[in-house]
Amino acid sequence: MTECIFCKIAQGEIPAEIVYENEDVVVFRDLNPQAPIHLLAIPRVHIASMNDLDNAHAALAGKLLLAAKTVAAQEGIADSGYRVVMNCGEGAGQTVFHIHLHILGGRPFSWPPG
Ligand code: DGP
Repeated sequence: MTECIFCKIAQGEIPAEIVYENEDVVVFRDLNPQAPIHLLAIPRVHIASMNDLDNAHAALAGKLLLAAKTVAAQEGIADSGYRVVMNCGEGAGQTVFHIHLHILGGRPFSWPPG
């Protein structure tokens, strides 16, 4: 998608602090962090939201989770604990319609989330 900001980050067309990437997934720091560590893991391909995932994306969805695990260790939050969140739809707070996992850590988190 030419007008998608996360596609542009994945393609290196706009800057982001990328902390990890492989052929399928890019992870970068959130512009508006909600915790000392706040990363976003995205697929390189454009998928608007969780609602657009299908069976063809099963391996890719797993790769997003594995990337989250990798960067949690890399950022030193694997043992202290971290939260992985995917907002789906405006009602859940999704503002960028390119599917992404939030990886948050470095502070305590309460439950239920707000
Ligand atoms: P969500 O609300 O779940 O769609 O999360 C979108 C997140 O994306 C939000 O926490 C802010 C972040 N974000 C939006 N635009 C940019 C950007 O241009 N660069 C970076 N690094 N993060 C962005």
